[in-house]
Amino acid sequence: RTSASTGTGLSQYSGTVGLDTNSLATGYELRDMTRGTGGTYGQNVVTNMNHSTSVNGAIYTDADNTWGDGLNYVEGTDTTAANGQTAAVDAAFGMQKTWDLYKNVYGRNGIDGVGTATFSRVHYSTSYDNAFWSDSCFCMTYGDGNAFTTLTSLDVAGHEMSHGVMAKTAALVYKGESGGLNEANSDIYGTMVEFYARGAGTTAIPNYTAIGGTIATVGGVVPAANYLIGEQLETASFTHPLRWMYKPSLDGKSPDAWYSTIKRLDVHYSSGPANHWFFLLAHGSQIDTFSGGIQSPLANGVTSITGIGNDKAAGIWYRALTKYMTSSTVYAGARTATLQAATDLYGATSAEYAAVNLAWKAVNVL
Ligand code: ASN
Ligand code: ZN
Repeated sequence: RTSASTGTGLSQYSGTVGLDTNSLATGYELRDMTRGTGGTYGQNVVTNMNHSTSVNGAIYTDADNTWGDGLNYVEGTDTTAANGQTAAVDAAFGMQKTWDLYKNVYGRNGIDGVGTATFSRVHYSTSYDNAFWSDSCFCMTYGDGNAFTTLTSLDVAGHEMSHGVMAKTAALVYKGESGGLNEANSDIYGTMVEFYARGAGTTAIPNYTAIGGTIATVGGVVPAANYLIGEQLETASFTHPLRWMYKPSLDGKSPDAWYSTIKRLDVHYSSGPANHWFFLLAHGSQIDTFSGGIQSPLANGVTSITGIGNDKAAGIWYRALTKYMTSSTVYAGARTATLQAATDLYGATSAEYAAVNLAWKAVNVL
């Protein structure tokens, strides 16, 4: 009486998307029959918290398998069912693409590696300006936003789901330097999901206009897949991305390079050098659209870095994360873990190994 089905989602952040859904005797539900088993619901689903902070709520259903209206949900003024579904569309799409990235690129079967199903909860609380992963529910939760638009952008979904992967791998403690590396891990894979789903071209983000000056003045075009985090969440009261991997200090709080007391910073700022390292390793130090048209700062007299590409860079990070990092790894340990991973994959005399080393030098991890 139920069977895997393919629906259509009018997403807020990724255009019109295909959604793996479930056909019921009558209508459809937002249950992905093609990825994951077990867990709370048996498959990956999306539920409507309907402004609760404690109850998962019902799994989304729909009569015609066309979901959402592509528009931001605004507390109190949006009352149509289709508009309420839009957050669920982006959450489902993000869950599917992140699952597929790990499966198809890294050979990882889901968050825990053995395919246990997860779920996403939307419309958490009221005007809630955040999203989060929780180990206890093994699920992701999204607020509707106030200063931000609904927090279900693809990079944020990839970021949150990657906290789940982190907990099942190195489990880097969420404070001090290890916490910064934990956050960087989520930003790296949030970015990789964008590239995986949208491709590496310079086509601008669909339906996206940079509201504030920051992106528009430094970058001009913002490619659909980029090294910014949360750029699609901008509103008139929050006019810039959450984080810039090519120059983390653009947020006014994150350092571009490591220094000895960085562990005192909030983990969303101490992630800066690792995010910057990833950008330099993957993309290189040249000034272009992906660097926002500005020079990425380089420490220790490094003059330029030739990137090895996203896939190699993230593959090295993945091997380091899953084979060499532990819960207490700090920046120095991340350097040796990634150098070991590069040695395993490409050899100690490879260009890839040299680039890993040089990128760490450029962010002052020596
Ligand atoms: N959205 C935030 C994050 O995933 C929530 C938190 O502070 N943990 O980093
Ligand atoms: Zn995070």
